[in-house]
Amino acid sequence: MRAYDHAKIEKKWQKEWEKSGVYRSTEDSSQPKSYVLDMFPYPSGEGLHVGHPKGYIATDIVSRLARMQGKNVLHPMGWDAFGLPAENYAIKNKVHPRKAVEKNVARFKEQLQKIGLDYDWNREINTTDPEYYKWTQWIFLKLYEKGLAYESFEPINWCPSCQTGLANEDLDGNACERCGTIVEKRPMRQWTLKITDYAERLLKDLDLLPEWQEHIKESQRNWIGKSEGAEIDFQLTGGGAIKVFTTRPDTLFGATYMVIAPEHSMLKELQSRITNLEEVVAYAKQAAEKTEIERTAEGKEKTGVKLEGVSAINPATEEEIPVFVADYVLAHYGTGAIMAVPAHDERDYAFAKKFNLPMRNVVEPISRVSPDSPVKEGLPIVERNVVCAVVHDPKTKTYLTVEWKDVHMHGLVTGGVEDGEDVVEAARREVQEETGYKNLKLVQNSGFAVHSLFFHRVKKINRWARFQYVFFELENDERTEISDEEAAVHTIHWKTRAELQDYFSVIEGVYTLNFIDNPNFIFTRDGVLGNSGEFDRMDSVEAKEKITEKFGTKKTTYKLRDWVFSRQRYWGEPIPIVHCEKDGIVPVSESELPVQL
Ligand code: ANZ
Repeated sequence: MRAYDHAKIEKKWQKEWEKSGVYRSTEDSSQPKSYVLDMFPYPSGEGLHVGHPKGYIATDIVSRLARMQGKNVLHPMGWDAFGLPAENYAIKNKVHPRKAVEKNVARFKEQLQKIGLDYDWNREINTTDPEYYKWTQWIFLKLYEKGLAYESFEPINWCPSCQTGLANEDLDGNACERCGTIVEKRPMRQWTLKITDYAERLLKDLDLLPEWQEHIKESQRNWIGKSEGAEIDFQLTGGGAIKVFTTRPDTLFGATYMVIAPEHSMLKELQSRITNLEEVVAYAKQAAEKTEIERTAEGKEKTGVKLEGVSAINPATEEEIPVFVADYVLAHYGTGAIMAVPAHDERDYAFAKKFNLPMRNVVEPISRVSPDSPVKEGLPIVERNVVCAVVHDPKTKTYLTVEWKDVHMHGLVTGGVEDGEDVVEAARREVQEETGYKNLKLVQNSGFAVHSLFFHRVKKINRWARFQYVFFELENDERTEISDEEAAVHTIHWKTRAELQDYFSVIEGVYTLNFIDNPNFIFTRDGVLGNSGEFDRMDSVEAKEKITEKFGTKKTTYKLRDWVFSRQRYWGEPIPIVHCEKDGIVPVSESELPVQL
């Protein structure tokens, strides 16, 4: 068998294909059509890399199959040749970018032809060709006429040394890829495309793509990032107000401080009232140099500066609360300001811990289905405050539990809090009555509570119990005598953490484990309200509506942002707009297109 002489055979057939025009598309609508579109490569100085043919061979297979099935195939190729890489290449090699692009395109084309991909080279396009960008300019004018292209002053990545704007992809960390200078976030006049007008439709229309894989649609949904919530105004003590966006208006009573983004316009407006302005400005400047990822990374140490001389009023509690500037709040999401609820938001919690700010629990977990004694319809619901004592013996590393003798029930020491009784005192009393242990050191009165709704078999009522947690450490084994009554009811067990794992079936037990495992546990989900005045005991879902009605307005936001379209760069398509001293913004008329670079 003779060896396959690829150099000879491939060349021969490629010439033949070229001559006979087998891959040429004709406009013939009697045939079934197939349009196979590749991402156009950026023609770099290096020639193709393996990633190019990897994709192009796949589409080559698809389009050849379509041809064999008798379809009229359009499979074009072109060059995406404007932009920073071409400009960088030109600077580095001291050639005009047009020259460099021509040379690089020729090389790319030669390489692609050698592979023998089935393109119709008659339809080759080049984005730097005025005949091509005439049409993108035409599209721009249409968008402008419809109000979908507008000027904004968004902060962009700006390289102070290259004097150019950079896309996120053009950054190396937070440095300019070209020269290594740290980029700034600088507000600049931009042309921006209003893609956010289409956010809802982009989201809804994903449902029209049943053939797309679910995980791809899900990442699209996350990218669009729809959030439903409320906007709420917080008045400032010296006049003015800060508007926040929140997805948790039900936590309003727990907002104990506010944070504005370092780029927030309020900083300028409040200048004369901020008594530590220098510190604030220095912080804001430093924050502007960080990337979004650096600013918001989970677990990152929180930083910020309090605005001295300024405070806000929580509209629900009417309390005066401090205002901070901190980089974990981003300028371009929501309103660029938040109400911080450290008891229910992890980021706010970390910040409040560091700055020693107060926390107030206002949403509490609830269990409405008691596994062994569900609520009975038609009977009244009677509320009761209950204390739940978590007693840890550090010597044996065990926790105190009690088991009922005649009903199948076990758990922590719990008991009713009498009217006016202190919760900690009630907890001590219950532990002593039920178990005899009397020397307890208070670790924490957590302020955290959980609710349970069940049918009380003895009292024949539905009980709504609110369990408040008090944590103790056992100081020593000394016990008082337990009454015969109590002794008849319970036996006592000390259990290790591992033994507690599947021990509890009731909500107060389940949350105990969260606390034991994580001293920084906070409840971040929906529940029922507490410490919230007239909204107490209301479900989070309903409270979101009701609190918004009373204190704010409904608001839907999207993570998706309008697209900054201009890049303050030489090697790009000119925007067909004239900035006239007399008439301001004047679109170039269609008949004058293209506006040449
Ligand atoms: C109070 C609150 C309490 C919040 C709570 C959450 C939990 P998603 O779901 O991603 O839309 N937020 C709003 N604007 C922000 C900004 N510019 N930068 C950083 N964080 C911002 O997130 C919405 C929540 O993110 C909002 O709801 C706000 O914190 C915060 F228990 O308000 B929340």
